[in-house]
Amino acid sequence: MRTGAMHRNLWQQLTALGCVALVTIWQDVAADQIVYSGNTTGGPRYHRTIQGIPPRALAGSFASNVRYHSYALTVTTSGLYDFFTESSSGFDPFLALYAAPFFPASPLTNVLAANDDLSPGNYLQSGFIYPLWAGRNYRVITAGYSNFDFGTFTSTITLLAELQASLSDSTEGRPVWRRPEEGAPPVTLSSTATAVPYQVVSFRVELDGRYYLWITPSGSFDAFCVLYEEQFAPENPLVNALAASDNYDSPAQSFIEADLFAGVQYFLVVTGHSNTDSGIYQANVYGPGAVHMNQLRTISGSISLEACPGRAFEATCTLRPDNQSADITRQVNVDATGRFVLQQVPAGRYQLRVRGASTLARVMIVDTRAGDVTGLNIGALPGGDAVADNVVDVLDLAALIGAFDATPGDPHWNAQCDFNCDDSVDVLDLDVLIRNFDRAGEDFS
Ligand SMILES: [Ca+2]
Ligand SMILES: [Ca+2]
Ligand SMILES: [Ca+2]
Ligand SMILES: [Ca+2]
Repeated sequence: MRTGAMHRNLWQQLTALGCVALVTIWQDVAADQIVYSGNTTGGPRYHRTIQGIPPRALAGSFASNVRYHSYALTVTTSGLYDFFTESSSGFDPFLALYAAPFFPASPLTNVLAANDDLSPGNYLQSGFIYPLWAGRNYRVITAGYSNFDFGTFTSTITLLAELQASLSDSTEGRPVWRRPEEGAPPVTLSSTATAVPYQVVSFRVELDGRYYLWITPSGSFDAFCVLYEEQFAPENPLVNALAASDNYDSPAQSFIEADLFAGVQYFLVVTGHSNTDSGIYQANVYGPGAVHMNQLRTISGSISLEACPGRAFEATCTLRPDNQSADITRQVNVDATGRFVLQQVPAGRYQLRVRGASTLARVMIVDTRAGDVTGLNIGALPGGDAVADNVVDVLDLAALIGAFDATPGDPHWNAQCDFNCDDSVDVLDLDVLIRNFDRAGEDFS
C-alpha cells in the first residue's frame, strides 16, 4: 500500500536522524499481512487468562507463571484482522491481544481476545479474528498453554477486510420479536427468546464480495444478530434470513460472515440473546467495498379525518428525503383513536405528506436522524377531494353529483364521495365539500 511505503520511508529517515532511539518500536501492519517469529524461551512470566473474546478470567495455577513474548502492533488501516500463531518447536502456544498498555501483573486489564487452540485437537495453532483501529497501539502476547510450555513460533497477522461502515445504537425500549436460532441460514425460531427488543439497520454494498458484520454490545448486553436480504418482516423472522449469530467465542461479540452483492438491499437486525437482553451496541461492517448503512426509525403520532372523527382509516404517507433520494410511500393503518405508526424509516430528514382516500394532504417536517419520532400530531385532514388531486373544486362536485343518493351496492355508489364515512352520499357530504370548496391541500415545497 502506498501509505505504508510512505510510512516506512519516514521511519527510515527518522531512524537515520536518530529521532526514535528511545521510543517503543510499534510494528505497523502497513501491508495486508505481517509475519514475525519469536521465542518465549527465557522470556518474562505472567499469569495468563483463559481464552475468549474477551477472556473473562485468569487460568488456573498450571498457567500462573507462563513465559511470554510481547509484540507492539499498530495498523494504518482500520479493519478486521486474522491473527494466527503456530509453534515451530512443538510447544503448545497461547495467543492474546491487548489494547496497549499490557500489564503483566494485571492480565485482565485491556485484554481483547485470547485463544489456546484454533481448532480442537491441534494444540500447535492459536488464533482469532479481531477488529483493529488505525493508529491505536496494541500488544500481541504469545505465551504457552502451561508454565512448562515455551519455545519458538511464527505469527501471521492478516488484514481480512477494511472497515467500511460503523454505527452505534441501542435496542432498549424497541419493539420486540421472536428471534430465530443461530444458523446460516437459520431454520428454526427460538423457543425462549420470544419477545426480544430489536433494532434494524438497512445497508447496501458497492462491490460484490465477502463482508463481515461485527457487533460489540456494551456492558452485560448479550447481543444476537440476524442478516436479511431484500426484505425484513419481524412477524416472519425466517423469511429472507441469510445468517443468525449469537456469539463469537463469548457473548460479548456477535459476528456474521457472508458473501454480499451490489444492488441488493440488506437488513441487519440486532437483538438480544434472551427476552431480557437489550442495550447499546456498535455495529461495524468490514469488506472489499463501500457500505452504506442506515438506521431504521419509527415515526408515530396521530392523524384524523376532519369529516369522520373517531374512524379508523388508511392513510397514504409519502416521505420525501432532503438528500434527493427517492420518495418512500407507505399505506398506513390509522386506528379509531387516530394513532399511526410508520415502521422502518431510514434515518433522515423528510417532508412527510399524509392524505386520506378523499382528503386534502398535510405536510410536516420529520427528522429521524437522532432517533424515533413520537407524538407527531398531523391533525385533521380536510375532506372533499373525491377526485384526488389535492384541490376541492368542480371536479369533486361533479363526482359527488354522479354518486348522489347512493349507498354501498348501488350501481352509482362511489366511496370516494362519502366524505363523512356514513355509507351514504348525500347532503352531509355536499356540506363537507362546500366547506372546503376552492381549498388546496399542502404539498412538498
Ligand atoms: Ca495451544
Ligand atoms: Ca451473544
Ligand atoms: Ca379534487
Ligand atoms: Ca356520507
